[in-house]
Amino acid sequence: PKLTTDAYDLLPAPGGEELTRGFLQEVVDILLGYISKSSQRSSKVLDFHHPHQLKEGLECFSLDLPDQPETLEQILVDCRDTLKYGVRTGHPRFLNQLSSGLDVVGVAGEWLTSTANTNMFTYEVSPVFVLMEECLLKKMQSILGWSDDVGDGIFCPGGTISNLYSILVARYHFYPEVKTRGMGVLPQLALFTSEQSHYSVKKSAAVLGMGSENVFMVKCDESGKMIPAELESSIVTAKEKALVPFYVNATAGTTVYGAFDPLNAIADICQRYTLWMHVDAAWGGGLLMSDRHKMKLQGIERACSVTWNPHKMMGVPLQCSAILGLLQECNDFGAEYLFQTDKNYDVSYDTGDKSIQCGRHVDVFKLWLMWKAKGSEGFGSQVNKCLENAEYLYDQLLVVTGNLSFDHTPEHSNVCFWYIPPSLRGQPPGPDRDARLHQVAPRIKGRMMEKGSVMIGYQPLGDKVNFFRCVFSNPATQQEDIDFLLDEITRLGDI
Ligand code: ABU
Repeated sequence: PKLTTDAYDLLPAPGGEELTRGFLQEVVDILLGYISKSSQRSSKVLDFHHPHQLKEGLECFSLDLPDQPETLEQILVDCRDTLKYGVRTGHPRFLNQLSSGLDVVGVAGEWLTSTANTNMFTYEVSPVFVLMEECLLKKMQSILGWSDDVGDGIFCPGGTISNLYSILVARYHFYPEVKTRGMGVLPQLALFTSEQSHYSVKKSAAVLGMGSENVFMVKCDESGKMIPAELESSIVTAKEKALVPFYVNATAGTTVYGAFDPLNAIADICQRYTLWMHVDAAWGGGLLMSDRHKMKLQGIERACSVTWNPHKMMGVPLQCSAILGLLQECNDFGAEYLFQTDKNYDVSYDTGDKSIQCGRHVDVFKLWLMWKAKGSEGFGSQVNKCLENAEYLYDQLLVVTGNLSFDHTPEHSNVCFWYIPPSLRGQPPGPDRDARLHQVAPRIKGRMMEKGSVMIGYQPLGDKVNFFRCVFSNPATQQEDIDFLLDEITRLGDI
């Protein structure tokens, strides 16, 4: 095919079949090359460039938008270069984020989704996807331990939005008049979440007009779990300040430590004070797929709403995040141009009015297809493997001189540790050593990125100076990658 021509000759142009096939086959070759390289340990995780370098343009790659169409050949170069200068999140040594991996069936699902190019708001335009969403939500609810009649939910853009939905629906549950009359008719509400929980709870309280200062950050134990007695005393304190407690977020799998809050103890407190209990299982929800690890979420069946991101621990391509809970009444506005009640089918399948969006991307197909391809057991094995990797790293850290792991075994696949370079090993703990240790992880991380050999995250937390957080959600990662990581940190940290 003549790829020297431009995109106007592709379908739907008359006679455009051959060119379209040729063009898309070239795209497939580019994707296959990328997928194959992503799984090779000899290839880099990333080819790092600073923002100004990418903006200035590299070889044939330019961000500038043309007035005239580029040739299809150039479009293919653009595709190749976009992948070349990006980060291979499916590489076995990409350990940076809670979402990672490159699932081939998931990729196929995402491509099919884009090809179908439809909208989740009505059955009318998404008959199959709407039923798939219902099927997945029911399956996930039954895995949570909810009975069939309890549940509902929606797939939405990420854990933060899922958590926002939970607060929205909790507020509506206690104060349905807020939907029409606004916040002015409500008392000053108080929310509770642990000091190690995701920042989305505070952000959502701000967005929803409740104020981030009315979110009580409940103390955690050393391993990062909310302390139930502290929750209870925060509730009492809020009441003494004339605030009205209504919502508790418990976290199943905190972002940094991967800790699981004691859900049953929290549920008891919520029951005692008549509070909405949400569980943010964005990260930990995947463990429900594993017979070995699901007991870490005991009590989740008592939650009023749950966030669960299959794009994290289950390795589904971004994005795929569910909020499970009753949303319809809280959010519906029955726009007559879209949600007509006199359609020729059962309009309860026009599920779009549950959402605060109008148009909604189809996030369900890739998960549905992966579930078909792996079965529930396949997801369970994948989760087990990631947690075995975490155990292996933790055990290695205990025996490798110069590395100091936190003194609790990981519950999830997060492993947190400092690297103590030789220059600091003789120095006694204290502010001077802490100030220097704080600089170690960012320095090593910067070197890793420039070399492109491996990626892991770091952060400070509470009174702890910068430390590494290694997370395993990438099914491609093997023990040899963990050995490599430790050697690489030592090599880069000793320069
Ligand atoms: N809370 C979004 C995920 C953050 C992370 O990958 O570290």
